[in-house]
Amino acid sequence: MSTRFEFAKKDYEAWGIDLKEAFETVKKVPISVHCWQGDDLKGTEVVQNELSGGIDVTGNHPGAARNGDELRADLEKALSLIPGKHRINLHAMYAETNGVAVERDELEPKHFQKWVDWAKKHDLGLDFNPTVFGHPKSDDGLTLSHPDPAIRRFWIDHCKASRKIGEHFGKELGTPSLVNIWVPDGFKDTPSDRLTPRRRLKESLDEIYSDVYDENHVLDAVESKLFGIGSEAYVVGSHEFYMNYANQNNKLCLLDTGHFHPTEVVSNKLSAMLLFHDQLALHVSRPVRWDSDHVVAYDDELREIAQELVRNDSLDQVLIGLDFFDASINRVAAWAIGTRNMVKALLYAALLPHDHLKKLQDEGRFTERFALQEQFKTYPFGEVWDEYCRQQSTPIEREWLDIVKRYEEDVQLKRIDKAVHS
Ligand code: RNT
Ligand code: ZN
Repeated sequence: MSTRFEFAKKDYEAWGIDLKEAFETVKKVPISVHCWQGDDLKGTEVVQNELSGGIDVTGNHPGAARNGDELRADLEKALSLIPGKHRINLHAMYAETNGVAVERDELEPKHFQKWVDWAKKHDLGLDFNPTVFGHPKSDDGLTLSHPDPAIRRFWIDHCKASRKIGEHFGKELGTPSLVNIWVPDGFKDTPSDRLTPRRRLKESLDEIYSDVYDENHVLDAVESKLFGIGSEAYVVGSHEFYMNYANQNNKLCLLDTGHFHPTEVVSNKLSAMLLFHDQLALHVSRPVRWDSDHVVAYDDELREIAQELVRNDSLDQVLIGLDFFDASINRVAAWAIGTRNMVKALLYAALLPHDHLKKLQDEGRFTERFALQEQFKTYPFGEVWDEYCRQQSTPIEREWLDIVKRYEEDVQLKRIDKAVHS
């Protein structure tokens, strides 16, 4: 324990804040770390397709993982830099099928056995997503809502297969797998019929969810979106669509922080959603001018989300997952920065005098409320964060980057085929 931490501790204790308790609170929160930051959403399928569906990864930083083993090694490195015990979020495109091409509607739990074995070894839970993009059958920009029943069938079967894989994860790992459905369906320009595609999506979902799983194994989520590249005018699976679907069918709404109007914030939605849903899921991301999926920064909105979760006592109800992909920086560093920031924001939130701040609000003492909210921003939080990292045997803020640099040198850069000079 550093002396600087001792001083910081006193500052917080003056407000009646118990640091030990705050550490315990944050320690219990698993973050679902998305595997797709490690390879720019390339996946490990035998037949490789171009990324599509209006999501895009830019940048050419060297050293991306080229296969499942490299991806898992990079994830291990990233996890070693992040305090706490977390989970891994997989996509169906990360199947490993021994060089045999397996269509997505025929995927089975065995195609993810390497992930399961690895997760067991490292005591990690696994979440899952059907990959409903980056495939010839999604080229029309419509999948579960496609007018062609054969295309719908293919994607319905893929989603059904995905839930079965999720069930396997849940059973094998003893923690439910969150299976999240996001589909890119939408139109670039003004539709002449908004209702029918939404009706078809609803019917497809009903069919997918007609398979019943124990919620100790599978939790189902549906992820909405406002617009995407190529679906600027209309997205079939809008927020209202899924919010109502989830409510009626006892599913989790997954709110992605990049999937709303630019001035709309997810932090302001959580309390409203939580009054009507037992559970919710998040994709924490950072939209820069659009749904750009930048690495999560320690910014105002991240802290606000964390504060909502902490002060509403809803950390058990809201499943936190990350969703960003940046190929312009070291990918292990991207995981470390984004995930550490999420945990950091939770710790920041756990160190605020919420009861006092709530009281100030109820008593109409808004000057004091604002002054105090601002005051805490310059409290010696960095010292407390470092101490939290130390106690979790993870590097403190100024240490982790050197570890990544060494890993880049020793492992990631060696993946690049050296140019052959004659
Ligand atoms: C796309 C959604 C979706 C994807 C991942 C890869 O806009 O956010 O969650 O990013 O499934
Ligand atoms: Zn998302």
